[in-house]
This record gives sequence, C-alpha cells and structure tokens, in this order.
Amino acid sequence: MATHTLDVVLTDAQKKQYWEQGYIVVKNVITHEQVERYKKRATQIAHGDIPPGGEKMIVKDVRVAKGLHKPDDPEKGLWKLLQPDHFDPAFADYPTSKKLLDVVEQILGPDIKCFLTMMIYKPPHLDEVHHPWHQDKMYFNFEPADQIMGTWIALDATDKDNGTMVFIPGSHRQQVEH
Ligand SMILES: O=C(O)CCC(=O)C(=O)O
Repeated sequence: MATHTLDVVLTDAQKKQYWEQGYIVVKNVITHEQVERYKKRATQIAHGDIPPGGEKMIVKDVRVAKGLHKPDDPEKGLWKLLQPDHFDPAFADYPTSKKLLDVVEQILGPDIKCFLTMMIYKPPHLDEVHHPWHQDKMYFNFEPADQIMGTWIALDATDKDNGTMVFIPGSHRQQVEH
C-alpha cells in the first residue's frame, strides 16, 4: 500500500490485465518537457557532444560500426544509449519520474530498483530487423521473474508501421526458445 499520494491510480482491471496478459498501457507517465529534453540531448550526443563516460555507453548500429553503412544523419546510425541517466544530467530524472514510479509501485510494491535504462533507436528504411521478437527475461540473470518489470515509453509518435513495441498477450507465461 502506497504511503504517499499517487498521481496515477491503476484500476483493478489494469492490475489484473498486467498479471494475466503481461502488459498494460498507461499514458502520460512522463512530461512533454522530459520527452523533448531527452530527444534534444540524444541528438546532441549523436552529433558528438558526448559527456565524460558516455562514449562506451553509445551502441552504434553494427553496419555503421563496421563501416558498411554511412547514414546521412549520425542519429540514424545509433542503436542504443545505454544507461543515459548515469552519464548525462539531462536524463538523470527519468528513473525517478513520479508517475512512472507510481505505476511500478502499484504492480511490484514500494521496494523498487532501476537496474537498466536504454534509449532505443529504430531508424527508418533499414531492411534488417533490429528488435526481433524476444523475452527480456532471457537476458536478465536474476529471479524472481515476477518481480522484474519493463517500462517502455515512445519518445516519438508511434504506430504499427514505425516500430512500436508489440506484445503477444499472455506470452510472459511461456518460455520461448531464443
Ligand atoms: O522497443 C522494442 O520493440 C523492444 C524494446 C525492448 O526489448 C526493451 O525495452 O527491453
């Protein structure tokens, strides 16, 4: 039970859906200001304004890293920023965003640790699949699985044609071969 005021209150139906289907959609858990700030800063990083400690946390598209593809815009050559909140103050407030934590707390309880943040790119017009179907649990070497939760926020408008996150409802109850 939360001992503070919740800015987002999940319904019983949402909680039920989370456990039964493995996901829920909750809108507006970070502010427009945060979204714009994160996007602006990521663009600056892509263009070379990299803070100390940031270099090794920038994961380039493998074809770009191997020199096989040269994008017209350096941001289109990025795959991920790993833990950007650790190396750049512009992202530092992300893991403690109040509404985001309110949602997580109502699912998992108040003892929350953020162990990974990623800013993921999905550049357009590249044939290769960057984010194939997978279960995150396969990559996390700790238990119990029902105490691990992923949160995903689209920083650009997204739909089924431009790489939005897609779930198979209920698949969290199956172990899929990778
Ligand atoms: O954005 C996606 O399609 C997948 C993201 C993902 O795997 C993750 O956030 O762990």
